[in-house]
Amino acid sequence: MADTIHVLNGPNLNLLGTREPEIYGRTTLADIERMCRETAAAHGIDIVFRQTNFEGELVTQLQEARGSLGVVLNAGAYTHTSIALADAIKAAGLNVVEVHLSNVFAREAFRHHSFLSPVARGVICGFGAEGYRLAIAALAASRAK
Ligand code: CA2
Repeated sequence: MADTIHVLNGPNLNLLGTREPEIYGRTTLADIERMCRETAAAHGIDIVFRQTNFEGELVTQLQEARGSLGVVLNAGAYTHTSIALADAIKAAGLNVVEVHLSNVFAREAFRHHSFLSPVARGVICGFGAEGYRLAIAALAASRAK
């Protein structure tokens, strides 16, 4: 359990690689899952990889990550709207790395605010799928030696 990282993906991320490649690239969510599993395995860490389009389901998935090494969370548009997700992160005492494929600060103003950043351990954005790898490496480095 302590050597498990949960990689949680929010709404519309199942469409990756099929639409808006100019923003999100051509990498699919299945490609990202493979990358995450490879990176985690190199650190001796197990991965739980999930995607949902439902806010409440993400709350449940965050609650289920309790006791893990940490969570890599791309909550998609819920990042900018969801107090429920912020409360879930805080309540479960999770070590969360908030990840975004795109540089949200170079996009529309409504993407500049995150309800999750104040309760996250750190934030990575703008590096595409590589951000997930960086987040896993950061959580692996935070492991008690
Ligand atoms: O850059 C990111 O990773 C985002 O979390 C992606 C969200 C967006 O609402 C956030 O502001 C930034 C949107 C995910 C939608 O993914 C799509 C993928 C392919 C086609 C259409 C949407």
